[in-house]
Amino acid sequence: MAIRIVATEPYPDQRPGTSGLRRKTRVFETRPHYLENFVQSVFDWLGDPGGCTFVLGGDGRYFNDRAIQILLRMMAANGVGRVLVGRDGLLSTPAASHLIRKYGARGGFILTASHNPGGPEGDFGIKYNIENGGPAPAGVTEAIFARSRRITRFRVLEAPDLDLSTPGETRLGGMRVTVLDPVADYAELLAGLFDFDAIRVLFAGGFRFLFDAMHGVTGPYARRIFVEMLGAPADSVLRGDPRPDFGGLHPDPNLARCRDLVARMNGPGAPDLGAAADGDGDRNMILGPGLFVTPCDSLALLADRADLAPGYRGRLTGVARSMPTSRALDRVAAARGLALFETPTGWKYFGDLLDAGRIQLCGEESFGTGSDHLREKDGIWAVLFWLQMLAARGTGVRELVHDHWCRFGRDYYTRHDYERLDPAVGEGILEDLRRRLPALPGTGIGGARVTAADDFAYRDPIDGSLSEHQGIRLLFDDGSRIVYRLSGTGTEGATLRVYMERHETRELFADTQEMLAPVIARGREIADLPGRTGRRAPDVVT
Ligand code: VG1
Ligand code: CO
Repeated sequence: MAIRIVATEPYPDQRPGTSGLRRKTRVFETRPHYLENFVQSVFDWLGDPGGCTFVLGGDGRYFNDRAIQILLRMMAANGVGRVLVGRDGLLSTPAASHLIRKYGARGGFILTASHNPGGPEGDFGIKYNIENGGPAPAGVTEAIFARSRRITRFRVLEAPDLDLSTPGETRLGGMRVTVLDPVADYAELLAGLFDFDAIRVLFAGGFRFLFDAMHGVTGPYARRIFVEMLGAPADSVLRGDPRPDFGGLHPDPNLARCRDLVARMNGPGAPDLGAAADGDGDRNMILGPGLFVTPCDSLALLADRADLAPGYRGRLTGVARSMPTSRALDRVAAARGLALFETPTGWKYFGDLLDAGRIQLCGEESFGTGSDHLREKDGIWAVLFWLQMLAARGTGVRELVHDHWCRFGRDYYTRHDYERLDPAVGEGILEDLRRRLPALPGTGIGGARVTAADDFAYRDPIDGSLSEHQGIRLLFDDGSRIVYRLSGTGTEGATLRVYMERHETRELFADTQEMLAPVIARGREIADLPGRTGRRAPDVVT
């Protein structure tokens, strides 16, 4: 088998966003060497991998199968010693993160566009993770981007496709290829963190559970862990077969996209716990009978009740949340004497803090929760944590959440997204706010006064790196907060996200949109959203 050096032209747009390089599938499929250029840029930045191990897998979306074969041939040609690849090219994002750590790999590639729809008209993406198992930090993605702008050639082995359908060892040129059961190592890790016996007792007692895998990668994980290992009834897992087009839906675990699950959780005879995960298995949604648990509240609750899980008992010293995530976590941290960190959006900012042992739990408002067991957010892990809490307390989701609000107050929280905006309009909204920041404190808007206003910047306490322009943040004297930022994962135009919240200690059981109506109105007025976007309402409300 010969190594071919293929000439290529650089693309100007291969800068990874919040989580990897995400584009329309047709960009990867039809632009010559679009995938190859990015992968070679990673190896050019890395230097000679000198026989190191890499992890490879994806969420099974359309083009995953072809991309995996391209990556294998390029890894072999670039001097990788061994690749651990999931059977059929499947690995959830958290499972890939764990494999990198467990087998001391130099890094890994995860082929996914997460919760974005798949298929020829959908999205595709690739994430590069470093040796701690986490997403490449901003400094690394910038260096890879810089290489991609100067690339002139890539290396690839001339070889036929490998059969990845059965676990076992094979070779590709000088490289060892190990096809792994995608679930086994990951399931073993989780079994060490939670009391599986207690959860088994819960299921044996008739506890009713529904998990919607949304035809993403988590189906096989959910079946093995919830059904085979923990004894949940087989029909607990919905849409458990991974499909290249996710059944034509967005594999996005939220109230709008999981209609069937939500309907069953709100209907008569609702199960005790409902949950869902996204395409690549790092996001989660938690539902009780007739109750949606916001990801912000879920994070705060896990932090408060961490002692109920053996893997966390007595070992929490610090927690972190992304800046736009509600401050519910801060109240738990203050009450429990935990250090609290506020980072920019994106899991890559938690990596350092987790590595340094400064935090053990962290999360984002965007349905992401995780811990130091690996270096990505982890959907199945979050669901297990909830099962563990319910098993240990012997109460329901509603009781746990209501008890939490009674003790800490409730952080009413919503996010409004304006999608597919003209990028100039999106940028314009933020630039205008940025310009007006110095004048905002002290001004009264819609019945409240601005107490602080800034353009969020984060100095990483471990490596000292500075990340600026991470969102406009406005605090008000009625305890509310509004945050504006542009999404870094979209593939069409710009998406403006407006995050709004207010802490409330008296009225704990009201409707979120009603409770936040004055804050929402204020958020629209300050940034003149109707005027600038030409839209009377956001496209998505979560
Ligand atoms: C979004 C979320 C962010 C999350 C990121 C990747 O980014 O807001 O919290 O880390 O997606 O998650 P953005 O830049 O569009 O707001 V995933 O599950 O899509 O890898
Ligand atoms: Co995801």
